[in-house]
Amino acid sequence: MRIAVVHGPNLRLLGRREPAVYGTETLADVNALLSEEAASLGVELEFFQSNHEGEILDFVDAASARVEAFLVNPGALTHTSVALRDALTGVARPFVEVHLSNTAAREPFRHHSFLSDVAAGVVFGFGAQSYVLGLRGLVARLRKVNPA
Ligand code: CA2
Repeated sequence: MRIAVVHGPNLRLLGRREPAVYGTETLADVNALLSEEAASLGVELEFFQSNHEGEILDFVDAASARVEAFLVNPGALTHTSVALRDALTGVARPFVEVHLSNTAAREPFRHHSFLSDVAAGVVFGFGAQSYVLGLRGLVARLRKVNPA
């Protein structure tokens, strides 16, 4: 089972700015945590980060041919992008939306997500652990639908 992890705009800054909001782990640390979890779950991951919406849309389309699902932190695109919603629903692969911060406790413009209602699940507020919990939930769901 192969899953693509997508990090949206600015997430490459993780660990270098705003540690009070996003924690001290870098994006490489998050990916390493996920790789460890993936090994124990027996799944394969690939990672993608871009600051460009169109590149993310193209990645989702291309990766959908080789992955069964997506784990996505859309960054600010969460709150703006009908195009990302359309891309993810269009490829008909389940995805879990994750956020490092508790977006519900932040500015009102972060309270709405264009993705949550079409996601298989959403995890937010646990820092890097949001990704790990999201991956576990996603794999459990895939295994329930498609037992080995
Ligand atoms: O909490 C999250 O994971 C967010 O998706 C992060 C986005 C934000 O726009 C969402 O509302 C919530 C921001 C990603 C930018 O990441 C940075 C990391 C360190 C320093 C500056 C930005």
